[in-house]
Amino acid sequence: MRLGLIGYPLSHTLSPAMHTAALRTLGLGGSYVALETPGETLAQRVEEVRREYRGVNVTVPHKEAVMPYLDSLSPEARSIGAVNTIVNHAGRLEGHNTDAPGFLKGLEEAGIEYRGAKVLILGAGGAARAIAWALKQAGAQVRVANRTLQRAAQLQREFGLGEVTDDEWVLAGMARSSDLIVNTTTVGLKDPASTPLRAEWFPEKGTVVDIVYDPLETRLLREARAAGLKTLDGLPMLVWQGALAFELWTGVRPPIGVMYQAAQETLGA
Ligand code: SKM
Repeated sequence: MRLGLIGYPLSHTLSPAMHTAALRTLGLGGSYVALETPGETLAQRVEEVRREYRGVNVTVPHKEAVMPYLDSLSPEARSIGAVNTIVNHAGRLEGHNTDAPGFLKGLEEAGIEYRGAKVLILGAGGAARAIAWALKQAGAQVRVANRTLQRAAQLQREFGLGEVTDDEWVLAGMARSSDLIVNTTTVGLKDPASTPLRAEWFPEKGTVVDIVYDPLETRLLREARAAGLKTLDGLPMLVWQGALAFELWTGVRPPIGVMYQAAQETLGA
């Protein structure tokens, strides 16, 4: 079974380690490899996948660009407007999005309540789309703060979200009144000194999630923990979106603990 990941660049991905460990543990054989794909070679790469692969994940910057090359889309991928998993049914390529349910699985595993929660999402890029859609579908009240208002307003219109803002003071009020705050920006990625939200603006109780996983504890999470809030790092979403993709390709539920361990070992290496 040939599996892989399409994106560019792919030097820091944990997916090959996670999926290889799952394939080995289950004795399925096969492989999962990083397929670095610069934009101008995307069409060619999709045809290679059609001929030779059971399925692939898709990551930045191709999650939207890959859609026109596929034969069908799951309802979730169509609504979110992004594909992170392709399943090859004998030459027919089907696009899915496992980022959205993967995010919710991570919350559930950690015992974080989100149905009916008052949520603030920081950022309005690709990851924010999947997360906003998933939380809204699950009945949360979703608000978005983003540096450019236009992108946040676009999400608001498409998914029927609550308030959106690009204003720091409005953001402060939104943060203070949230049960759940989710950082989807890259602020904090490989930078232990920067944070997307001032600690003075934290709510008195609730949860802060950062989908960044390098470092596992960002400044945002460190400060949230110090303020007595519950925290969740970016690994659960990554592992669960991978596990759901694995199940789509193989029909087998992968060993989650093995995938977590492989991802953690690769991060620590
Ligand atoms: O959606 C996922 C993708 O399936 C794999 C990935 C990675 O390996 O870095 C990141 C996310 O975009």
